[in-house]
Amino acid sequence: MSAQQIISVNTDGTYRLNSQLLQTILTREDVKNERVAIICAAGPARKGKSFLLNFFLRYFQHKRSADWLRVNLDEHLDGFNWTKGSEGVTTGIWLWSEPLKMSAQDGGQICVFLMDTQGINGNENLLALSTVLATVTLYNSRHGLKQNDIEIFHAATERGINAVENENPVQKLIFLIRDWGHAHAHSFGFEGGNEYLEAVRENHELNNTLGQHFTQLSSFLMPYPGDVISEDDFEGQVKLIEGEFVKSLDKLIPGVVNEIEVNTVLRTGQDVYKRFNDYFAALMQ
Ligand SMILES: Nc1nc2c(ncn2[C@@H]2O[C@H](COP(=O)(O)OP(=O)(O)OP(=O)(O)O)[C@@H](O)[C@H]2O)c(=O)[nH]1
Ligand SMILES: [Mg+2]
Repeated sequence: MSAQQIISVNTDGTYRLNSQLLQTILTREDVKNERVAIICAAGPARKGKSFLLNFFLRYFQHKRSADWLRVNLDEHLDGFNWTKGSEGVTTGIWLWSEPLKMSAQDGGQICVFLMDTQGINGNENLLALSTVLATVTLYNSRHGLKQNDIEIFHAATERGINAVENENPVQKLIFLIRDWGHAHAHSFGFEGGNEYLEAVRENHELNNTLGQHFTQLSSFLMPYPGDVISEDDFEGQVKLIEGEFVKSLDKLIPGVVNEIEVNTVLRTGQDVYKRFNDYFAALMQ
């Protein structure tokens, strides 16, 4: 079980799809005919995307139990590669190699896959690709929604939508605002986030168009995790993170996972594998 690089960057800056590896992950016996949901972290570089995905992993590793953040408080946060400092870490697109299994409402099974992406800085095609493939895109930005972020994301979404004809492939979008500093105006969580989103949408035309593309658009406001994140010996231990941030994780992550069937279309592993190849060919070649 590990994070696997599905799309890597060649020395000349072009992208390569590791189709065989993807096939191994998505068409293995217990996945190929099951419904697959992809939870994707996207957005600008160095915003804690990989760090956050590792908490999704932790949630499943603790079998989605209610005390998943109240036990093993010293445990290091592992999974997708995340680091301190200003150098970008994640390149291309990575998938967690194992399906994270959960029951569907009809009693069947859903295989959840976590998808980590390179910080978008100037990389619209990669963002477009992850957005069209994801069941839920968690678009990370810090402090608030910036016009520039929305414009880049909007352009990428349209590119993705137009890549393959006769289909609007995008599904759910959550604007995940990290280090939200105005909890007095809009409280942490989905409720405050959606109020904030409404306020932003009132004076932002692009944002409204985005809302028409996605099957569900929401926002979640997260607090700052605390100064510990820049300390040398911080390895993601829950006991060192600010309580308010931990509380937010406990709302966000079960919230996203438990609603994975709401406003989404879940395709089989086999179908997702084919779509990955088709969209890669349309967008990246
Ligand atoms: N300010 C702040 N820092 C965070 C947050 N979450 C994680 N970090 C820190 O951000 C740094 C980068 O974390 P990563 O998960 O590697 O960030 P990333 O977005 O995946 O970075 P790239 O892959 O390089 O784009 C680490 O030092 C984390 O501890 C957050 O909510 N706020
Ligand atoms: Mg990363």
